[in-house]
Amino acid sequence: MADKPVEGVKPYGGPAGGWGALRAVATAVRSQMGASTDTRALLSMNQPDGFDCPGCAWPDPRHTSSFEFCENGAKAVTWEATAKKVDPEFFAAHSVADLWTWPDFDLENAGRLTVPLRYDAQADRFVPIDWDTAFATIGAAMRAMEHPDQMEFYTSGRASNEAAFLYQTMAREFGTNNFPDCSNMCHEATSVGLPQSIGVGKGTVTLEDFDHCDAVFCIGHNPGTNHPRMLGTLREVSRRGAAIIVANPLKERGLERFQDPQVPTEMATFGSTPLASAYYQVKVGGDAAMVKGMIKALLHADANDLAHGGTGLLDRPFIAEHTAGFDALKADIEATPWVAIERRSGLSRQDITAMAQVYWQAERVIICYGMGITQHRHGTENVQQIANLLMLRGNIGREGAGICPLRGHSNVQGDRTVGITEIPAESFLQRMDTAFGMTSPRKHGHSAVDSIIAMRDGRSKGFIGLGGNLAVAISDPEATFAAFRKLDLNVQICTKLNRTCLLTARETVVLPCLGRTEQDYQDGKLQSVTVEDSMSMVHASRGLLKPASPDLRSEPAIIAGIAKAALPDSVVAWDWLIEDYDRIRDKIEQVFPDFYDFNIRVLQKGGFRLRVGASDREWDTPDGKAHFITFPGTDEDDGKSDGVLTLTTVRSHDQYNTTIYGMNDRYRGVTGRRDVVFVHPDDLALFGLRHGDVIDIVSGDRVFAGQTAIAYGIARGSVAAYYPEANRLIALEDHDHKCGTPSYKSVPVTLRAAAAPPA
Ligand SMILES: Nc1nc2c(c(=O)[nH]1)N[C@H]1C(S)=C(S)[C@@H](COP(=O)(O)OP(=O)(O)OC[C@H]3O[C@@H](n4cnc5c(=O)[nH]c(N)nc54)[C@H](O)[C@@H]3O)O[C@H]1N2
Ligand SMILES: Nc1nc2c(c(=O)[nH]1)N[C@H]1C(S)=C(S)[C@@H](COP(=O)(O)OP(=O)(O)OC[C@H]3O[C@@H](n4cnc5c(=O)[nH]c(N)nc54)[C@H](O)[C@@H]3O)O[C@H]1N2
Ligand SMILES: [Mo]
Repeated sequence: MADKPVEGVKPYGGPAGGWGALRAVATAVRSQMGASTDTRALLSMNQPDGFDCPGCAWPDPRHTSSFEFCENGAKAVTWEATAKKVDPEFFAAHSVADLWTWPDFDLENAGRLTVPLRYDAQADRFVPIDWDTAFATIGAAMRAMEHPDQMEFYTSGRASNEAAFLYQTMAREFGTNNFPDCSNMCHEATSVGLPQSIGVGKGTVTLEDFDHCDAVFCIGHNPGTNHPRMLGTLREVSRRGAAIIVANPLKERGLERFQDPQVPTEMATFGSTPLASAYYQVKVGGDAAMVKGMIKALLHADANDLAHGGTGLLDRPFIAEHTAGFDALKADIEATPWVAIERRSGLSRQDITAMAQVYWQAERVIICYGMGITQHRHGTENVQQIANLLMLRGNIGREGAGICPLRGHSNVQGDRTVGITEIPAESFLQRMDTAFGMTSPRKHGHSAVDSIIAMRDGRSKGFIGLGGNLAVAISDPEATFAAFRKLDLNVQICTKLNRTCLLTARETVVLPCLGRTEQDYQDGKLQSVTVEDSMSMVHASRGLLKPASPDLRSEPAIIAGIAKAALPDSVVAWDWLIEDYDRIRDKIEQVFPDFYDFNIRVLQKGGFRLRVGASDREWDTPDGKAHFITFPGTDEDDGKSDGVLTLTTVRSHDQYNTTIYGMNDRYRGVTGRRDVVFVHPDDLALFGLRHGDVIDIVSGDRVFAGQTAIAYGIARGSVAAYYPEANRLIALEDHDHKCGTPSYKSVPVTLRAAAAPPA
């Protein structure tokens, strides 16, 4: 395929995992932790008394058992537990203008933040301040707002349940529901789409269900990189002989073959286990068409079966007893022609029918999906089509079957559960008001995109980031950076320096916090926090390393400090609450009855599972039924991609969202660089380009210049580049209008030879 050698680009022939993974961990430990530091952390990850891995949200039976190896979990831990530090001398040496020119990798790689900082505009430098001054400064700026809705309270999904709960309490007492959060950019399509379908915005399966399923469909997610511990689960599924069907525009090695570093025989013999039993390279943005095609094939086969005296392929008792909307779905599917399905999905009717056949021949099916489904203009509808497909054969709410959204951040689901939402339910606000004796605001607030637009338009003037790096994570950096720079107040609570900290406002404060791996002492007692994984399991997490600096504070303590300064007449006993996190958990239980006996149940090995109604076929919808929801047509992209290519943005193997651990993307065969774009060879030819050419990616009047084209095994009509660099191609207005998620994975583009050769 490749007609000339390209620097740093060489197809990768091995399986996922294996010796490459072990080598990568050794490198991460060496480059971040050094010889002297404490590598105990790696071994206590996900152990009964240890901390929850700050990587992904894949569940962990091993909170009850032995060590589970995960290359990218190890990278997340070494990145946090690094020996490198940025101290006051660092900031004296580097102006903000200087730091702004540093790549994102270098900013975080400089090390852990050690002291609270305040921006001094005259010197163009961050200078250390003490905590009390920091809180007083922030409190004064918050109180100076003309209206509480001028503040934006952002949350990234690493925050524990305890921190997130206190944070939303503070913001609601302050008087706003402005809760932009990382979920708005991630699984919002799930949070908005699934409740309409099945009454809950979460997955319905547990890890045990994977032991009983007959087929797993993996649509639009890349577990080898983003949920590596899932490969162990898929390995077991494969070895049991159950089918694994993949739909992904890119051939991802982590879905093809896995060499388990924990199986000595596999390692010693260089053996591996095949994962996908069939791999379909659906077009970027072609999933709604593909899933509707599967439903069409299923309905067709069902009718055939009935005509030949069979009992049909649908679960008719389930449909009759539990659902509404079947006739409308059937009518919509009948009205959707195969030509449209084939054109949009890039798959043939034959292929789609083969996928559907695996689906209807399996008694119990799990469908897993990730960002490939959610980050589109119609991500919400995509999710609902998956729910439709499952419901047609009663594949929800029974053993071995269900829907499995692969969540992102390790506690993004928990943050939502404990109240981080811009569209709160009235019943929840009433319980908040009763628990605290306050009056929460009722007006709905801003999501992530809304918050940036409000800042851009001058309606919002203050921002607090509880973790994360929103300015880099969201679309349209140019508009976003300008919006941040107009603020009166920018507060970043974080572990490491990132670009959002450098977007200085009239008042800018950076507050360094403890990470998951570190000991959190309050009132002389070691505290633990709790998190909820992708499968609604809540468990405790307790750090064991000495904090990176004696001046760090925990997220709950920082929130309490801000709250007391901003709300001098607060009705909340902030100091009392943070003295003992059991007290925060008691409050959570008071507001959310599903957390009954929270402090007792969290002591159980492995924690406890929160109620998910749909798992028991209890549908928490207005009419108590699950709903088939139609999506007329097949165009996820509202015609924007007609006649052009569709670009998707993906994570490399060496990154955690905006955190870049290194410049390699091992399984995709890229080393030492990120300035590449993956294109089908025929599409390159169509634009008169060749493998290795330096090109510009163009979307409307936006240009992402100077990228090297790689001829790659990607679906025709589809192009992939790395997140976050490609965010410059996406306007703030380009988002799913039902759930607000930017259409990070359906950007209409054309390609051209680079205007000028790079210097
Ligand atoms: N190591 C590591 N772990 C992580 C993260 C990380 O950055 N690094 N991020 C965390 C977070 S916040 C999240 S949300 C998850 C993300 O986990 P994923 O959902 O796996 O994330 P992405 O890298 O965005 O990749 C999605 C996959 O979808 C495919 N894809 C792209 N467009 C389409 C499409 O239109 N249709 C289909 N069917 N597939 C498509 C891509 O080829 C890719 O394989 O991982 C979490 N875990
Ligand atoms: N183009 C494109 N854009 C995307 C995506 C995409 O696929 N394509 N994916 C989207 C998704 S799924 C997500 S979730 C968002 C991610 O958006 P965010 O959650 O905002 O971003 P992160 O990169 O995870 O945040 C990294 C920062 O978090 C801070 N941090 C790390 N650990 C801690 C901690 O324990 N406590 C605190 N307080 N801070 C900590 C560090 O300072 C670090 O710099 O990006 C979205 N943006
Ligand atoms: Mo995410």
